[in-house]
Amino acid sequence: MLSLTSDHWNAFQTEGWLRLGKVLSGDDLAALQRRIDDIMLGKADVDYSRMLMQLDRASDSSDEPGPQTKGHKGATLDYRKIQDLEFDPLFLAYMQRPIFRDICRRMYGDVPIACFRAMFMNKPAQKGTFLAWHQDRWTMLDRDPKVSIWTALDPTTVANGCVQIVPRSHHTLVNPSHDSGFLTPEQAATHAPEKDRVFLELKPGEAVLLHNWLLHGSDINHTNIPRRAFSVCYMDARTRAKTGEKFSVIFGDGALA
Ligand SMILES: O=C(O)CCC(=O)C(=O)O
Repeated sequence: MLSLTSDHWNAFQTEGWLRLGKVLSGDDLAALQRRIDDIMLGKADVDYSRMLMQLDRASDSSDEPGPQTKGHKGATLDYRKIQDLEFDPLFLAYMQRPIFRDICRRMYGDVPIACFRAMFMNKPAQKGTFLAWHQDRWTMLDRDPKVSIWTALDPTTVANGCVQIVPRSHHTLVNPSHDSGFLTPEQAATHAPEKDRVFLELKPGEAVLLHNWLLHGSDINHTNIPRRAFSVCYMDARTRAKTGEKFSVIFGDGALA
């Protein structure tokens, strides 16, 4: 899909999610796949001191992911999360595509747009971590971001830990007091029962538009292929952290180039 119609937008507003179809084609997809592997392997010409990088496991003997701190943690493809990818020119160029500008304009109006996070989320082959049911909502911000674009860089399947969602769940905030939108197990049982879950199986290069309040989570990877993905949360650039921190502008005055 290259642009949205008003029918698409209405469906998104009702359901809280929308398949955007294949947005990355052969060469562009291959370039981003290569780029993220190079970043993990320490071979990319990027400022690693600006990038949050989290290993899938804190150590060989640990079942827990590593700390979420800035800087490279060793040449391995076993990273769980990498943020601050707006500072990489290839990822930035993808984030600045016109279709995403159009989505932001529909959601926020004609104002500058920043990203709360431009994030690689990975489930390495036969690894990965369970991500509990949550809504993307952070009490550290002075207003709530409303949209994310989640792009598959590998095939995503039930077996390799694709994202699961509960359609229409974005109309209500389930656990407003949690600082990053996570549900208690009891809330998950009530609000994300198995019968209501949809598994977002995607081909590489396909993307989905997600309302930030849409309930979602994901499982570990039981297959021999990784589940690499790129998730960008777009918000009004006037959004501030309660500490006063500003965020990278992606569209409009002051945008990264
Ligand atoms: O990639 C995943 O499994 C989920 C990522 C997520 O929670 C997000 O992009 O908001």
